[in-house]
Amino acid sequence: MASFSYVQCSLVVIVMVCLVTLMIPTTTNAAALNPYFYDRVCPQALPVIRRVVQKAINRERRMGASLLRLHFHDCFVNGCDGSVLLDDTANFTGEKTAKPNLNSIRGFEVVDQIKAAVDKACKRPVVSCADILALAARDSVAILGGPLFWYQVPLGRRDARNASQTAANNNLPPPFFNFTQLLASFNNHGLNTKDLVALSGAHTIGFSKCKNFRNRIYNDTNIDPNFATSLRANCPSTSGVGDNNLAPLDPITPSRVDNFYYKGLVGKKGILHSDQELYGGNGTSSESVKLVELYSINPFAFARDFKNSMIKMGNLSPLTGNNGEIRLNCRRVN
Ligand code: HEM
Ligand SMILES: *[C@@H]1O[C@H](CO)[C@@H](O)[C@H](O)[C@H]1NC(C)=O
Ligand SMILES: *[C@@H]1O[C@H](CO)[C@@H](O)[C@H](O)[C@H]1NC(C)=O
Ligand SMILES: *[C@@H]1O[C@H](CO)[C@@H](O)[C@H](O)[C@H]1NC(C)=O
Ligand SMILES: *[C@@H]1O[C@H](CO)[C@@H](O)[C@H](O)[C@H]1NC(C)=O
Ligand SMILES: CC(=O)N[C@H]1CO[C@H](CO)[C@@H](O)[C@@H]1O
Repeated sequence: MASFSYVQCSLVVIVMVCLVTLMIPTTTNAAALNPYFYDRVCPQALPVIRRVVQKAINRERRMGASLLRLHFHDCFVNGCDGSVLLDDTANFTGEKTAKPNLNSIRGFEVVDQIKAAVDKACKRPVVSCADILALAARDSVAILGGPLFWYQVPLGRRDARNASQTAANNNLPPPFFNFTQLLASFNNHGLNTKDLVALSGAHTIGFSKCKNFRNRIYNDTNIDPNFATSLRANCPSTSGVGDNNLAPLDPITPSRVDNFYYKGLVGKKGILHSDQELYGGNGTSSESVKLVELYSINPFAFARDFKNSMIKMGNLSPLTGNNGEIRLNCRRVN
């Protein structure tokens, strides 16, 4: 009897400790972000941003993909602080010329248009460039995927006053990484296997250059042979020839946000080596395989996990409070 109540008492303590632990935010800065940040200071901000993103996607559907990728490349390099948008200065060489970014990331003119429109609507510069990237990524996903892919974006990020080409080279995973390396890169950013698999689903839209999948379509073994053959037509084996020729990352539904990217992986039709590493690579974990299979048959599970992981990625080391600034021009520090 006495030992029974002792057990009961311990349980109460354990439950209380768990509750308190749950209440402590994992990243202290992230707690400062909230979806209502601009509601009072500029209620027009979010609708104005969405309108400009919609116009840009109407002009060119690929722009949705390019804007989504900008947010990823911002967040993985010193956190979501708008650093990817900074041009080089005498004080630093920025991220735009880093290997994964050079002649590859796009959408800067659209970001400029958003910034001009939102500053005009708010009558002063209150919305950060880092938040613009987070919102433009969400809007792109919701416009190309429908309401299932809409989520509330935690806001209140401020903009960095510096940028680092070296950090961009070291932090953005290249397409030749194997599963172990991809997971290590995500782990280094506080993200887990589920985040890696769900966020790679961003490759449900957009394009890759031949030079980024040439080795895969000529040398990889875990690729559908007919798929490889069809891609070779527009991507010659000779290095330097046709380097910039494009192929869609999701060959089944290239401009819709949906779960068909994962159906492609199950059919060994991942276009990047890194994509296929999530399913059927040498070091691929069983958790990754199970998630790819789940997402390939269940669009709701994919949408749920993708949105959660986007919010998690968006929480990477934001500048808040008195840190950073609200840039007047997203390409330059004030
Ligand atoms: C898991 C590691 C990842 C690797 C190795 C990777 C690599 C790549 C590569 C090589 C391209 C093609 C670039 C080009 O040829 O110019 C690309 C495109 C793209 N990536 Fe990723 N990526 C990864 C994760 C992500 C994540 C997490 C997101 C967003 C949440 C993302 C979003 C995109 C989008 C949307 C495109 C198409 C961009 C466009 O068409 O302009 N990627 N990625
Ligand atoms: C470089 O940094 C110094 C000191 O922070 C600053 O005064 C100057 O304006 C910066 N130059 C440029 C081109 O950003
Ligand atoms: C295939 O792999 C070999 C050996 O690593 C390499 O020399 C060759 O360049 C690769 N081919 C392509 C088209 O990437
Ligand atoms: C796995 O490794 C073996 C031995 O190195 C190699 O022959 C095979 O092509 C690899 N498979 C995949 C899917 O990468
Ligand atoms: C992944 O790549 C790293 C670095 O090249 C290598 O050491 C490791 O053996 C590879 N893992 C697998 C499972 O192929
Ligand atoms: C690369 C670099 O120096 N990054 C720094 C930029 O500034 C922020 C603070 O504003 C630092 O936290 C980064 O480390």
